[in-house]
Amino acid sequence: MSAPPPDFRWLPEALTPAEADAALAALVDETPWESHTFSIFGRTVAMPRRIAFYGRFPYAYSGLVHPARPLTPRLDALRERVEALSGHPFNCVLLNLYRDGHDAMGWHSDDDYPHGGHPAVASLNLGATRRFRVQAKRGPKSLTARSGPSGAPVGASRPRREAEGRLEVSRAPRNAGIGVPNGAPRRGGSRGEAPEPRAGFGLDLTHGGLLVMEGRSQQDWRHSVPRTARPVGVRVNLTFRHMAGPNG
Ligand SMILES: O=C(O)CCC(=O)C(=O)O
Repeated sequence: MSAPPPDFRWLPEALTPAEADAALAALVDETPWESHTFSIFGRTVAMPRRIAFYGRFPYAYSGLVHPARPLTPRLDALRERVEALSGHPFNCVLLNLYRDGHDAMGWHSDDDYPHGGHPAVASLNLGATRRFRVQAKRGPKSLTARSGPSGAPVGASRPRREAEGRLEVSRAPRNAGIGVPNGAPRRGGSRGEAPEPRAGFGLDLTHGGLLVMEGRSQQDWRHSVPRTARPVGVRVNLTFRHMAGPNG
């Protein structure tokens, strides 16, 4: 697959270059960036990026609970802009600071919070260009086999973390097939069945661009921002989400 599937919409000029430059400089400077550690396979590891969360409700993310905190006027203005461009409502934002090519985001999907019927996530990109990778969670046959009468995969309505959690190790899961039209074939299918290919694609996220992930983007796909050996500068990414409170 060379173009993103329909549930991923890329708007390369969401902000003008001048707006994107100003937002990047201000956010790098004024955001109270947090460094965290997390446990994986019994080891404590530093999260390979810095983060900050703003929103109406607390967000349990990567084993931490981020308290509710009102959006700053700057973040609220960006939120309004992103709502208008994407056509989705948002009330919180997770900011990620990638200091250089060593900072990364492991494979995950953003389905680990109550969205109250608004699962769309809009990802605003500022600073260095980084590669965004996407991989189908299942092969096409599995999707069909698991579909209920409405065509929605069985169990799809239940928000679920990936089985492996928000892996912070930036390597593709086996059979990632990213950048390969139909994905790499999976070896050793059960009962001697032919291996199922998994779809994937990669997209360069550039300064001022907005990636809107809507529809089934979080249910059917996982994504990551891998480390890179290329010399790259600072990048700030803002993922706007809609979180529901205790009453939906
Ligand atoms: O930095 C990015 O482009 C990805 C961010 C992301 O996946 C997330 O915040 O969940």
